[in-house]
Amino acid sequence: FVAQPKTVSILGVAFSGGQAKGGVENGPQTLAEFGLHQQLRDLDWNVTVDARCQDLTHLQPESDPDIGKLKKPRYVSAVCEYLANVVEEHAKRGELVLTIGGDHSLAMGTLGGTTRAHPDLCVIWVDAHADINTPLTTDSGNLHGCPLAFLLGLEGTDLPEFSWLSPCLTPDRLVYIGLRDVDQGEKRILKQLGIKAFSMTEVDRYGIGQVVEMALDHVNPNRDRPIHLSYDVDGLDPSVAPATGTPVRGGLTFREGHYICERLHETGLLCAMDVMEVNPALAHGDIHQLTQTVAVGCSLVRSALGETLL
Ligand code: Z70
Ligand code: MN
Ligand code: MN
Ligand code: MN
Repeated sequence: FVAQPKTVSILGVAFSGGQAKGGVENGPQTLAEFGLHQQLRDLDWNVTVDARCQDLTHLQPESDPDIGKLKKPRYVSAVCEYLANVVEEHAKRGELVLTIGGDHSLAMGTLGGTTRAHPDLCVIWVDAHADINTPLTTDSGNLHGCPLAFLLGLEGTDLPEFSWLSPCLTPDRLVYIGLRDVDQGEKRILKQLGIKAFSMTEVDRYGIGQVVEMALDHVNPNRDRPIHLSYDVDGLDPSVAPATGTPVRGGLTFREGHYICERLHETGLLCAMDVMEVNPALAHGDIHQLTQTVAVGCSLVRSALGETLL
């Protein structure tokens, strides 16, 4: 995998079932209204809009009781299974797959799909949270806190309701940037599996430039693996991206957040990007907070797709 894809397929996924706060299902529509698609055409990309995931409410089962602590497990599973098939189709055509969420449980679908097309890919996960709780460690039961446990096939994830998803990622091909709100159980998992993570402490210590190089050296030492960038906007500081479900102070600055995208574009290896957890409803009617968050979602994508400052 070396070719720089010329076509980006945009999948807006209106879904909020992986957590409790309404509104995040309207993220994709809001970014589209802000002009994301045309902005990418202006960067000379051939833009394909796949509307198949715009409304997946028909996949919601009539009855979806908790499994242990997990909430809405069948709904999350059905949506992610559907999304994985759509993502796989585009990724196998050599397109860059851009998924706009929606909550981060959708990463089971995006990575479930991209890993079928690119089995050797690596993942750069930008987030305040580690999203690696297992059905046994989760406190909240919200599946947006669990996608990586399912993708790695950790203890307790082998549920019949998720039988479509087999382990498709290994700990050495995952790296985090921006962590600052990690549960005790998650810290244990990261240590046990030796998963590389650059928390905000490392961003402070080394600077974002060195952190991204160290992250790439870890998951992509020969710079030959396709890269899937999964970007939770709460990785950014709440002053930069306020309209999100779980803002945590002390996050990435505007420039740090964009630099990650710029550097990954430069590798020529980006095969997929997720932009997750933009929740227009959590701007509390403040048009400035709303515009700021939506605009930053769009500009992160533009940076990842080659927009430069000069
Ligand atoms: C916590 C959990 C989370 C986003 C919150 C929080 C996870 N670790 N992810 N907000 N985006 O519920 O498992
Ligand atoms: Mn998060
Ligand atoms: Mn399974
Ligand atoms: Mn997340």
